[in-house]
Amino acid sequence: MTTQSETGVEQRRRLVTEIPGPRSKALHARRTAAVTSAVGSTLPAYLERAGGAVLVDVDGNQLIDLGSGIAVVNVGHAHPEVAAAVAEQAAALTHSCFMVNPYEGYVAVCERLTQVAPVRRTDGDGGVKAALFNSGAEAVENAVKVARHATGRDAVVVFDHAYHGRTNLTMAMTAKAMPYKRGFGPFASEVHRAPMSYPLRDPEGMTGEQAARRALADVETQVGADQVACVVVEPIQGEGGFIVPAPGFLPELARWCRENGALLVADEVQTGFARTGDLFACQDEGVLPDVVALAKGIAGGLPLAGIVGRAEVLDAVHGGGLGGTFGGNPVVCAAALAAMEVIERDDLAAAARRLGERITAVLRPLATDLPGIAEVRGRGAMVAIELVRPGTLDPDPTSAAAISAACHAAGVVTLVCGTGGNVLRLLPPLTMEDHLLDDALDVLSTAITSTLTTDR
Ligand code: PLZ
Repeated sequence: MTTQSETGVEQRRRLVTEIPGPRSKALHARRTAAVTSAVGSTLPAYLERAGGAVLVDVDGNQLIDLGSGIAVVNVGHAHPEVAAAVAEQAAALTHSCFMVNPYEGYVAVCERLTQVAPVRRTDGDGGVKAALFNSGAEAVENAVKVARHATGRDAVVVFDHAYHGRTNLTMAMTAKAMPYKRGFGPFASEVHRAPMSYPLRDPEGMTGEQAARRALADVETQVGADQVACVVVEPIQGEGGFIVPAPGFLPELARWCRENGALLVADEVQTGFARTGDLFACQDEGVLPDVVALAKGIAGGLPLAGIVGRAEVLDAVHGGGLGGTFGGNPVVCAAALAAMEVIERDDLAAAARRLGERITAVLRPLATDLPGIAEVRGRGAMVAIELVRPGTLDPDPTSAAAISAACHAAGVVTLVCGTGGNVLRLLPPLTMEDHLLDDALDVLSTAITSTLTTDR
């Protein structure tokens, strides 16, 4: 586990100014003049450093991080082993482009990914292979490229509330117009949206299998099963609101894909690398996708992404058909090898389960007491609270924003998600110490209770 001595950052919340403080405000003024307003920030407290689960801003405030840079620093900020691997690699070979002169790190990361990622194998296949890219969107986009090439089909099936990225193809695959899509069309064609399994909002008692049949019946009617290259699904939806499909949903999608010659692509960009209490979220129900898209937690804070799939699927693409200048750069590969080592050696999947139990033990009683909380859900250290207007299922984004703002003012970084902007989500670094989590949960509970019990 990360301690103060390892990262140099004391694992404690400490406020010395208001949030954001004067130095952050000065930087924000500079930013406003130079950085386009099209790029936003959740909390404009400008950071100087971070270690473990604590962020230190330019005014000297120490904030507890419940977001992990959107599920990236699962091993904690500036993990000493990741930082050392990066420094050593940067001094030895920073860049060559794997497509020009290759190097061992890229190969080693792919070897590791093919060993650990849940991928369906078939009799007589040539094993599992991988390729590396820079971002989650690029990984998803390449998974679709591979699926289209391997099947010779065009259609891509995605779900309500899905988030897959901000490139043209992945925007088309993402469900939410604002802020991701509006004004950015026309979008890529042959992307078809189907209803997701969303137990809170589905008809009472609907099973995962029934929810999958509902989605697939739409696909069969509107697209045709024999036209589908791939079904792309987040095993637990991230930006869409930490929506956990009912058990049986993912297995039924997998079965349908196998039966109809379509590929199942799991977008594990947000759920991967121990976040949900398994190394990958698909493992919870033993689902084996044909291709897995990975990013975020893969490299302990450095930008790396990848796809993993059966060799016969990935190798269907012509030589030179996939790539990019920076994909799997030597420095990010060194970081990934260090981060993956930490995740497995320190059993961060078990740590995620423990964090999740501690979080839900505090939040579930609040949900019982407060009618504004429709549900506390998630798995492992990926936990969310969905806020609604009491007595209805109407989203309550105002309360989500108010609770989040109260946490920020008190030095706890929380994030909001959900198609309706009404879901508070917790994604702590998996190495977070108990006393720090307890402090953050105290702040959060107070913010929730005072917001939801005040007349608005
Ligand atoms: N697939 C499941 O969660 C990224 C988006 C933040 P990139 N989620 C955070 C924002 O507002 O841009 C994500 C994801 C899933 C794909 C992506 C895309 O990953 O690395 O942001 O491209």
